[in-house]
Amino acid sequence: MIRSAVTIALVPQLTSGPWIFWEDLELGMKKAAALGFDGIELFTASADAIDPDHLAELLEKYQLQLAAVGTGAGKVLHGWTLTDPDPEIRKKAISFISDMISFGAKFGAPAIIGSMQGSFGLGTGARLAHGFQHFCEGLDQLGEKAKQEGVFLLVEPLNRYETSGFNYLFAFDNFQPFLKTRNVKVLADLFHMNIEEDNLAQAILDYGKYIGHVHFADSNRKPMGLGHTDMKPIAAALKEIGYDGFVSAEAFPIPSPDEAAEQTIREFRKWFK
Ligand SMILES: [Mn+2]
Repeated sequence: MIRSAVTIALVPQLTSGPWIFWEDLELGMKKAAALGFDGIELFTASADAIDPDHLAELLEKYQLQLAAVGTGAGKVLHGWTLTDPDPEIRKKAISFISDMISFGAKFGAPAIIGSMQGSFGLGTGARLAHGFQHFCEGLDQLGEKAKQEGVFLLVEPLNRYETSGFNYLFAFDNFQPFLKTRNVKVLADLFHMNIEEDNLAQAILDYGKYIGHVHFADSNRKPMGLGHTDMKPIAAALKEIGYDGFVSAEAFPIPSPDEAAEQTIREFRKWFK
């Protein structure tokens, strides 16, 4: 069954970004539950930003699942990535994501590697080769860590303006043979895909076996339905591949967080119920 989720951003240093609810964990969860969302996706400053017992109580209270946890704060707040040329920084990136994997795994939720992949395609050929090698090493280590914790690891292709690394679903087909771990799945973010894929629905059909999570946002990263993405063939493709994970609203809180959440759940029901 395809499940709905909505993002909650809890990083005080950030005041804008593609997240629906902000600042207040319980209020966001209360609103998500009232609208009928199945789960929440969290973007926090670190793995210890939320007391796991408190989160467990709130998930129980509001009957919500934890869909996924973002790790991008490692880059945004500290400048750490898995492909930094400096081995000390790579180590910090791995440690940060590793802690986030453990936190999410307490609730059966995977961690997402998006911006923490860095931008390893830039620069000379040697830099690219090293970056790619570091990327694979990081995914191997973290993929196996996630496996020990009983969850999979998500890696997300981002559009060309956010990384020169992993940009398309099909690229995973190319680099997966270089990975030792088989515990990595791909996050299909409809906003990034709208920029990079030739055809969103076809990419989902072709690489559906890798997809473990979906980010639900329109072509302009507003809530679905407020841009020009054609959801009909995309929803049909997700059903055809038997996708049964979360479709999670990682979109701008436009026109307001409450309206963005309402718009999202309306669209979710239109396409997936
Ligand atoms: Mn995303």
